[in-house]
Amino acid sequence: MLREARSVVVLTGAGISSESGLRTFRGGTAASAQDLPADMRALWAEFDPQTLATPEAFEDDPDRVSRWYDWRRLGCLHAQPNPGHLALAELEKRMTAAGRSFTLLTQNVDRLHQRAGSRNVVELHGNIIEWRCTKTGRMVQLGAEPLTTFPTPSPHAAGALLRPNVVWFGEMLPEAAVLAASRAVQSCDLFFSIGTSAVVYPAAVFLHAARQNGAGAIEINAEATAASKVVDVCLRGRAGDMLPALLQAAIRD
Ligand code: BV8
Repeated sequence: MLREARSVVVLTGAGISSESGLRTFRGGTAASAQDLPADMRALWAEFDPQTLATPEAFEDDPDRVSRWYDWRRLGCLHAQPNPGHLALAELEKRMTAAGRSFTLLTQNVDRLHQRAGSRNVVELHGNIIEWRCTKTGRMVQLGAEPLTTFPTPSPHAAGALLRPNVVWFGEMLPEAAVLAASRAVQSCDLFFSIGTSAVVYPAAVFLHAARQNGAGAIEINAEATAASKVVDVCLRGRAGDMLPALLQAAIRD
């Protein structure tokens, strides 16, 4: 299927970053709590995306939410792209060189795809590396050091706070991202769902749209998901093993 494909769209989720040591949101390979800094252990134990990753949670307790996101931000900066990320970057390079199209849609906010060398990346849920002023919307590039003041005052507007540039539950996805994703799905003939439980909307819609447009569909995931009954092929396993092997098998030099 990959050899014949002229236009590939890949959707990735937290699963592709779990081999880089970043925790997934549901099930899968959630890392043990032992390796967490003590003050984060409780936060992580009670962590539920829907209760911390919402505008209401930030409104209600900006200190707690900012701490949690800054801790995750540093985790992402210290994490390294894994063979799954690197194989997708190589696949894009080879397909583009062969005049074929490749679009990577990610629900992840860790920017590991970009650090692995992926170019055409659509961040459906924003990213945790940039933070923005809640008053002016202007971005702030943070360093590799932990933030020290919580909640974090914005340098752009007195009295305003900084927030991570992620899409929280109940927030709209960036319009440009949705447009780019819809356009890529319209014309793709092969869609991959990789490392995602396919339960978060509207990101989970793109697989169905691709299928409706007659694209073939392949899932690479450690366990069965909501996407498993929609795709043509289920490759059950770790993305870090499967993707390099798929690249090897499918793309002749
Ligand atoms: C919106 C950024 C319009 C923040 C995230 C009821 C029904 C349907 C929908 C809804 C509903 N109630 C509310 C909604 C809408 C809601 C939604 O979909 N909720 C779900 C949970 C039911 N969606 C929204 O709110 C979206 N906005 O709808 O706007 C609107 C406006 C106003 C009012 C209403 C609606 C916004 C969604 C974006 C939320 N932000 N992230 C942050 O990171 O903190 S979502 C978050 O979940 C991450 O982005 C994450 O990527 C994403 C999805 O999770 P997955 O990536 O799939 O990760 P998960 O852990 O679930 O799965 C990992 C998989 O990998 C597992 O299957 C595991 O087995 C596998 N795996 C593990 N290791 C490996 C592996 N596979 C391969 N190899 C491995 N090594």
